[in-house]
Amino acid sequence: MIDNKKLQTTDYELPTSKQRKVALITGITGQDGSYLAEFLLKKGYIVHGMKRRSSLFNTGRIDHLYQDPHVENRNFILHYGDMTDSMNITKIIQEVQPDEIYNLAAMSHVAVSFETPEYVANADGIGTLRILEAVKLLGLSKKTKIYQASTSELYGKVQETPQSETTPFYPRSPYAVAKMYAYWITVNYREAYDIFACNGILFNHESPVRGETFVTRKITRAASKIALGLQDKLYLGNLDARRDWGHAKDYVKMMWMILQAQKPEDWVIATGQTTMVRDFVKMAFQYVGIGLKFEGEGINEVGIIDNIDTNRLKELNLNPQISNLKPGNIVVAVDPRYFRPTEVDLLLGDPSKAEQKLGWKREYHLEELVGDMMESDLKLMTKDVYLQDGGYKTMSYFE
Ligand code: NDP
Ligand code: GDR
Repeated sequence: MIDNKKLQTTDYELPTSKQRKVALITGITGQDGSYLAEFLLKKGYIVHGMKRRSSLFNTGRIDHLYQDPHVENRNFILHYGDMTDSMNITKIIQEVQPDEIYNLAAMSHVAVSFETPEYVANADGIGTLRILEAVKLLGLSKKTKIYQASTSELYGKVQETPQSETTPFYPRSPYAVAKMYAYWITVNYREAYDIFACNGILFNHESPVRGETFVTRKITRAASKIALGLQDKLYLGNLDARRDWGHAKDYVKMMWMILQAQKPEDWVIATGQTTMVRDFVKMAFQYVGIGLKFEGEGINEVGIIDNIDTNRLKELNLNPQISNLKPGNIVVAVDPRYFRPTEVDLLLGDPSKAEQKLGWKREYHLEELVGDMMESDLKLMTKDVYLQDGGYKTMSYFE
């Protein structure tokens, strides 16, 4: 006979967790979620992750960690969930009884947040409240530590440079405003209920698995495709914007360090170096031996091939005969559709507190980050060349 009671409870056996710490990661299918899951598994954690139901598989970044639900004593377990659903969040936290929650789930694209402001307020802002309140209601305030993924976007129209933990906020997008609520509700629950809840104010961090529509990945994908003859031109928005770009691998380590600190606090994580979008473009193209120069102004500015290092192209097995790879050809142009109604012009973080008090030190510098992303995207795009040579169609997205 079917035991209905059993069916109503969880469909998996929770692994024993006497010595092993248990972490719950929201946003586990995202860039940071995937690196953090890898990091915590290596540290011996049992990792639970919340993923959204999607009409297609959306687990590409964590497939290498996936474990068959039929395997006993799994240490990597996924739960369906959504930041907009309080009951679901409470149920997951109750089942998992986590020692640490990393709240990484968010609609994280600043430009898209202007299109879906109400949803972003719900998922990114109130979603954080749902987690804090669930921990409080379930009596886990003393057990469960919480990391909130806060952001340098809070500084927006910056009030001082560099930005540190004491710099006043001036958010410039629905995303940043929602994250501002999440920041302060985290501080409030820490002060009101003595929960070990912390904000990591992270500056931009990128990697080979960065979402394809963020500017760095859009650039490394396009530079790879142009070098392979798969694309003619890259269209971008504001080339003057400056960002403090680090590597996601260095930043997820810091998320963990923040929850191992003596007391709950808020921390800035940054490289202390800022770079213009235009210069990131130059670095990416230079990786494949294409020297660029920029001419013109505003929406008429273009990136033109200045010189070509054929030895570098050959070293990377690229074909110097590709028709578009000629000095004088325009490979970058500005498209105003990528401008934002309000822009964040300059971000430059001061990570001294994290460096001095937690001993955090980054391993990747910008050149290595660009190299890592370019190497990966060149490999990825080379697959498209093989597919096209074999007569198959490949997709081109220009978002
Ligand atoms: P991604 O966009 O790569 O990942 C976001 C994750 O959140 C995905 O797993 C996504 O699921 C999930 N998600 C989105 N909406 C919901 C929802 N309603 N319910 C449940 N899950 C949801 O972001 P990153 O990994 O780059 O960033 C992680 C966090 O850190 C985000 O909160 C971001 O705002 C913040 N942040 C990021 C910085 C960066 O430079 N990367 C800097 C500072 C802060 P799905 O895969 O289904 O879309
Ligand atoms: P950002 O990242 O808004 O800083 O938010 P993004 O890479 O989208 O933009 C960085 C800067 O580049 C300019 N830009 C373009 N951006 C995009 N996406 N596409 C373009 O074509 C383009 N051209 C120029 C932008 O205007 C901007 O100035 C990221 C996200 O990960 C957030 O979730 C996170 O909180 C912050 O970083 C810190």
